[in-house]
Amino acid sequence: MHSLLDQPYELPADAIAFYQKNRFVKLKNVLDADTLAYYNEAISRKVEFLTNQNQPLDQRDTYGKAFLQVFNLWREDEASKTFVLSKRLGQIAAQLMQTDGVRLYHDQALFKEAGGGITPWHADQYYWPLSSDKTITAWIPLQPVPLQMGPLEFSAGSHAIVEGRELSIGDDSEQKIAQRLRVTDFQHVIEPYDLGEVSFHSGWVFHRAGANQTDQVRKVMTMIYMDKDMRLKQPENRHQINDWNTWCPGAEVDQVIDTPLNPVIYG
Ligand SMILES: O=C(O)CCC(=O)C(=O)O
Repeated sequence: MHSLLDQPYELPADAIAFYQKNRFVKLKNVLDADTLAYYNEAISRKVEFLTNQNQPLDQRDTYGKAFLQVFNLWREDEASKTFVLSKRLGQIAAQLMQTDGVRLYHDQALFKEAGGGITPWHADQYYWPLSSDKTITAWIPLQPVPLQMGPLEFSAGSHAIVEGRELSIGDDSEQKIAQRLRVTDFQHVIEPYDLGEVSFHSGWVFHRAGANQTDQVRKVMTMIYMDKDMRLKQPENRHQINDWNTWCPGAEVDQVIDTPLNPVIYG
C-alpha cells in the first residue's frame, strides 16, 4: 500500500507562485482515501505505543495541551518509513521551494486530542540550526479537519516580519505575535481541510491552530524538509543545540547536513 506515495503530483504553477508570495499553500487531492485510511491506522498505532504523555489534559501547560507529539516515526516501522520518505510529497516540497531536491529534517505526528487546546502562534525555524530559509513542513491530516477540530491557520506572507521569531511556543508567543500581526495587513487564513488536502508552510511564516472542540482526535502527520544542500549554522539558542544533537548528530557547522538521519527524499 504505497503506490500513490511515489507517483508524481501535478503541481500547478499558480500554487508555486502562491507559496512563494505567502509562504504557505493548501493543495487538494494530494492523497486519496485508501492511502489515508491505511496510514492513519499504522501511524495511530505507533503514536499510541510511543507517546509518553500520561498527564490529564487539565494538568498540562499550553504546549502540552496542544497535541501529543511523537518524532521520527520513519525510524520505527516500515509503514511509517514508506509514508515519510514519499517521493510525491518530497517532490511537492522541492517544487514549492524551487530547490533541486529535499532532505528530511525530521518527521513528527501531531495528534490534537479531543478537547485539546490551541497551538500558539509561532515560527518553526526559531528551533532549527539551519542556514537558509529553504525549509518547509508538509502538514498532512489523516482525516478531514473541520474548523472545530483545530486546522492549521496561517498569517499569509508574515515571513516578512522578524519581530516575534525569537519566541518559543507558549502563552507569550500567542499573545505577542497576535498583537504584532493585528497591526499588519497580512491575512489570517483559517480554513477546514478536506480529506486528501495537505498544506505546506515555510519555516519563518507565522502559524497557529485553534482548540479541538470535537470528541475526535485531530490526527496529523508532518514531515519537515530542507533544501538538500542545507548547511548547519552555528546554533543561536538552546533549542537549536538540542535539535542539532537530536535531528542531525554528527553534522558540522557550515557543512551540508548529510547524516544518516537526513536522507535525500527527492532530487
Ligand atoms: O498541528 C498543529 O497544531 C501545529 C503544527 C505546526 O505548528 C507545524 O507543523 O509547524
